[in-house]
Amino acid sequence: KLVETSKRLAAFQAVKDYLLPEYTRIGIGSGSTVVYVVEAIAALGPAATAKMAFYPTGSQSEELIEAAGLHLQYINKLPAAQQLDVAFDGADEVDDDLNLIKGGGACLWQEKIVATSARQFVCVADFRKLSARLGTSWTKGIPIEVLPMAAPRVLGELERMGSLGPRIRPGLPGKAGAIVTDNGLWIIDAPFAPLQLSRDSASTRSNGTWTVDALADSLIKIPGVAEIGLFYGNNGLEVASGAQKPVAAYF
Ligand code: DER
Repeated sequence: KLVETSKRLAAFQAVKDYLLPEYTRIGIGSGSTVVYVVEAIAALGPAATAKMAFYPTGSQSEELIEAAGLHLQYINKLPAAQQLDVAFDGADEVDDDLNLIKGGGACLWQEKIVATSARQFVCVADFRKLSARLGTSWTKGIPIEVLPMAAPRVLGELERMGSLGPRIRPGLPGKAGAIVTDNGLWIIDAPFAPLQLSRDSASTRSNGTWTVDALADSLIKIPGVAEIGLFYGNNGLEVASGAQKPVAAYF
């Protein structure tokens, strides 16, 4: 109950602070927290959202937008020179630099495309998600979207990189075999020891820990990896068309 209340409060505050009335293009993430973001937007009323288009990050997100009666648009229809005004999404864990682990809902690839297409990316998360370093509270591993035929090769490389028991995410009851994403791929969850920040003391790969940036750079290069569930925060290298994209988080 407390968690749901926290999610809802965070969502309503984030919409109040970051969805400006003049905005017309809004990205909507996936998961259970973003449900409250859509609830908060719908609560603004049809007049306030009449000129707004909402861009989903997967099938659940698309259903959320439609069910709320909001105008649905798709990121492949956004002209290359344009950006979304803002994107809202949840996270599995948030560190002191607002770096994120995402992908608990297996939607990370489209989430990252929409998030990096927005001038501002607002992470909405309840108190459970806040950690000093990634991998502290979220111990299931970094979600990685992979080509199924390459999954065994990726697992081997992750072991060599120090991942502690990486595994292909199994399907839920009613789905034999692995989880299949909206993009027809699989998810590997790769646990690592808590990730250091570049500004931390000289904790390097040698003593078994990675920095967020170094690990992200290594993971994305593994053949067969489509995208990784590490999002950079305010100090991150990931920018939308050159402008440093602030990541605001609400708890
Ligand atoms: O898959 C994702 O990255 C989602 O944003 C998700 O992990 C957040 O989930 P929650 O809002 O249900 O905790």
